[in-house]
Amino acid sequence: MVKIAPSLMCADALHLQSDLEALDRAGVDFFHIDVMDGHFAPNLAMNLDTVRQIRTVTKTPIDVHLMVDRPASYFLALERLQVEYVSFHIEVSTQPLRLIQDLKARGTKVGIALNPCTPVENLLVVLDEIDFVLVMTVEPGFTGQTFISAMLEKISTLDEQIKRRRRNVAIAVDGNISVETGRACIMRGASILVAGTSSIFTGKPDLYSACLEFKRQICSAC
Ligand code: S6P
Ligand code: MG
Repeated sequence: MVKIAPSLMCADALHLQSDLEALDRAGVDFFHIDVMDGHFAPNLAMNLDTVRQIRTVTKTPIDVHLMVDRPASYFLALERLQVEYVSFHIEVSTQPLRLIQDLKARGTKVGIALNPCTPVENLLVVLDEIDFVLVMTVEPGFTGQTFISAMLEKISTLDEQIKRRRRNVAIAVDGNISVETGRACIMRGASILVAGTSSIFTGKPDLYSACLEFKRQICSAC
């Protein structure tokens, strides 16, 4: 079953609570929250204080995507916030196994994120240790970018490697995921779609209906 994770960076910051309520009513699977440091990715998105506030108004699991140079410095705060899923980028870590163990010990499901130009081979050593891989289908930092179609082959390669190992590692995709690109990713093995401005946050007021319609169109292809 494909899971939908709305990227809250794309929500209406002035009406975040009503967006969260609409998404909860539509039955989304996780909230994807982008945390950036302005170095690893040339932008700032949401922060841990916002995560704390979001926690108070929803029970939907939270998935924090750390686009930062020093992910480990966030782990204690994420543990205290009881964030269910955390991903960090393989590009910033010379000792990813240590970081994975650290997160697991804090009771978190662990994902490794891959930039578009980072080959799948770079994470094969840790594949047996993680819960999901977050394949960036755009460069990190901004909403509204164009899907990098070479990522489809990357998803297939990753799927093959996961199946070869008989592991239960989910493939999430993040960046310009529309009905069309989302279906293409699912066909190659993705099972978690990060939904942003290309699917549900389209600027129309009825976020609830947009989300239901996206789910309907995606599920009719699964
Ligand atoms: C990008 C970030 C993403 C975006 C999402 C936007 O650095 O990691 O989670 O928020 O991809 O979606 P869209 O449809 O505007 O590309
Ligand atoms: Mg993201």
